[in-house]
Amino acid sequence: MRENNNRIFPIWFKRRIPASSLTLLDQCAFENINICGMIQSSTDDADWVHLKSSPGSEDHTLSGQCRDLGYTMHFDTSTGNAEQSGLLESRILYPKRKMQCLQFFYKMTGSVKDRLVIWEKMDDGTGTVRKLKKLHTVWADEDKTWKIAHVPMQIGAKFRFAFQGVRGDPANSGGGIFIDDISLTETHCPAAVWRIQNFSSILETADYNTVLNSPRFYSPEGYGFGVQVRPLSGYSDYTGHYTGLYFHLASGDNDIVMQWPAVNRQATIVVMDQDPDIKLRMSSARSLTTDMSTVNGDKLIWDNPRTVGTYDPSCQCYRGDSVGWRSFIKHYDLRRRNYLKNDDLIIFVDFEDLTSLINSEVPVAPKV
Ligand SMILES: [Ca+2]
Ligand SMILES: [Ca+2]
Repeated sequence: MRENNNRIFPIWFKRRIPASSLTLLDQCAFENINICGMIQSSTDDADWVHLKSSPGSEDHTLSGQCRDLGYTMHFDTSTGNAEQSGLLESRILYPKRKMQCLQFFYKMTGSVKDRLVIWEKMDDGTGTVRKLKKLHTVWADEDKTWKIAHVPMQIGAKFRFAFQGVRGDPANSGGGIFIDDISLTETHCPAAVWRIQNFSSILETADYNTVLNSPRFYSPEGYGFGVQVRPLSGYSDYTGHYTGLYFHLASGDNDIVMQWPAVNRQATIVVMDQDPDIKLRMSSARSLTTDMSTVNGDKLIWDNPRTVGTYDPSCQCYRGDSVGWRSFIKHYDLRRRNYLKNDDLIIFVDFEDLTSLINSEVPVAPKV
């Protein structure tokens, strides 16, 4: 596959936005008994439980780092009857703009028929917050580890958000639903989230030829794209090796109607710092702007990947040239901060038309 890994891209920048500029509406790690003012519904079948970590069932915030510490909210799905549910509601929140992203971690250890439904609860016109709207449903599967979820919201007046746990098949459930490390920011949610599991063993066994390609994602406009990770990028300094991250276009379902080449778009890649306190997070972010650059004389980098790309059976799609940064993130930082919590590397990717670019602030690490 052709590469542009060593290319110095003319228009790129590293974001350095202080965390204070993030419009944080709410966050909760459930470490205190008041569970951040969240309330249990009394008209449903059961309650969520403020549950302390135990060996083999650690919370997400502390991930077993401290004994006898770390709490989650847990909804038991191994008891009662199918379709019984419990609703956990946030306190009333007052948005400043009509754009929010609810991010949280969840773990579903019960039946594969269990589900977690996220609701918004709005003013019914009389000043009472009780009009419900379903936003998103998460179904359980065979993967019983902590996962991240994002739910976009567009709410302009006071509201609550709520988690409804639903028992799918109590006779075949040996567990339940856990939620932890919730944050609600007034930003848009990332277009794509790629979670790479067991990243430290990948780092240990990688050589300079190791390349991981993401699945294909789609931008809000309809462009297919992907991210490439080179765990051992070939770049190093006195701190040691670096991991490289690179962006590429990928062929997709909408190519026939898309505009080519896809210029004046901004690709942003973020490696998430999973610090539970969003104000302390120092995620690493880089952006580039697509232009009329060529390789091999006349081939436009950002042209239709079906024309200029290389076929990849793993996505059954054509991937264009990858452009990005050999020095995206230091191995030293990956090990030191919360980038590899539960050994997951979590990557957010956006590909946006610059004219529609609104707020996507991400706090980033100051250069050391
Ligand atoms: Ca209840
Ligand atoms: Ca917690």
